[in-house]
Amino acid sequence: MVGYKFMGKAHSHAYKDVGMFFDPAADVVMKAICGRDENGVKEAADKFGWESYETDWRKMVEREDIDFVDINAPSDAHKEITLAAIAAGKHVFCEKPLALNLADGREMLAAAEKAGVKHAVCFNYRFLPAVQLAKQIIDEGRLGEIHHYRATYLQDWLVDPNTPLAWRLKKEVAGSGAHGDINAHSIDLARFLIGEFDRVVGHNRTFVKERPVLTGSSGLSGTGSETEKGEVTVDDATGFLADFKNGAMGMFVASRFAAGRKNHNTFEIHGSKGSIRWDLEKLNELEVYFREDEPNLAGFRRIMATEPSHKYAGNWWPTGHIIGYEHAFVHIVYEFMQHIATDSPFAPTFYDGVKCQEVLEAVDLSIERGAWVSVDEV
Ligand code: SOE
Repeated sequence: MVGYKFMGKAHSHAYKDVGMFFDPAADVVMKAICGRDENGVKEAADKFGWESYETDWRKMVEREDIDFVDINAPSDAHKEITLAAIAAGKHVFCEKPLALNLADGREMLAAAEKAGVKHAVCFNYRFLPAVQLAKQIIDEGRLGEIHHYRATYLQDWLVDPNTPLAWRLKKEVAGSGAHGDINAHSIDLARFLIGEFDRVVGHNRTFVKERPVLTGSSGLSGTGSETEKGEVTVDDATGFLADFKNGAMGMFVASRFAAGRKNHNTFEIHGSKGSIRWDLEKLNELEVYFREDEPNLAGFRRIMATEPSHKYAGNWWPTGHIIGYEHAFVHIVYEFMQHIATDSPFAPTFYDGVKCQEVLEAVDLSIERGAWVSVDEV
């Protein structure tokens, strides 16, 4: 695994738990974790339970005792490490967004397909039981024809102008800001739930254009200099409208300036027969409305997706016992291990990473042009 910060921890936890709660057809052995700072990566190896550590990812991806490489380093490192891992015949699990830009993402997909290795992109939210239930309800036609898809992904960790210039605020490292970091999740969920995008038109803002340069590192944002400032080169917020190929209308907002909203990832879908609503901050619940209900009893009902009949829920705790953010990573790792060991169907692959990147890029192009852009054009 390359990377050992926030996502490194989430992924390590998934590898540790997957064998305890699921029964993957592949044995997961946590061979090596890699990072540039030897003290930091050594500490992470000990704490997270990796057998060894490396400070040079090139050396790590060549190791013969490794079959599978997990990349959760910042986005500018994804392509180079992925291509090297693929060249060494390893399967690859990469964090989102897949790449810095669409061209790089396409190159990664083509390389993986040519080499015949298995590949995955970590769109973790697909793998929550309530989101799986939403997908089932839609696929069974219970919402009818889909008219509206509305997604918000709101955070507020940048609303303080003194929050320092972390890597997520630099275009050359992150690719984009709120757009690639969190709209990417909303785009993936929309594709998963209702299908492909047709055209988009967006707008964005960088509310704070300069921030204290980073002097230390901790959590999402780190600590900053009291004297020196640097330029923010990504969006703080991006919103866009969409038309889907199935005729549905979409609205998307991603912001890191939504005061009070910490990790507010929601979707609401309206169809000819009913509606559903989901909110990550209540991730075990799905609100559902069916028009066919008796008028006196009709209304949004709250389903707790914590029962053995709900996908993945039964692997955890007895009925009604909730799960959390970290569990989605266990589920995606489980599915990917099955895919590697038994060739079971799996998504999201790099293909889905590229499809997401197409939408991200079409939105940016629409902002540049001030006009709708067809996603097939990019
Ligand atoms: C930061 O905005 C972040 O950690 C994202 O990078 C993750 O993908 C999201 O799940 C939570 O917020």
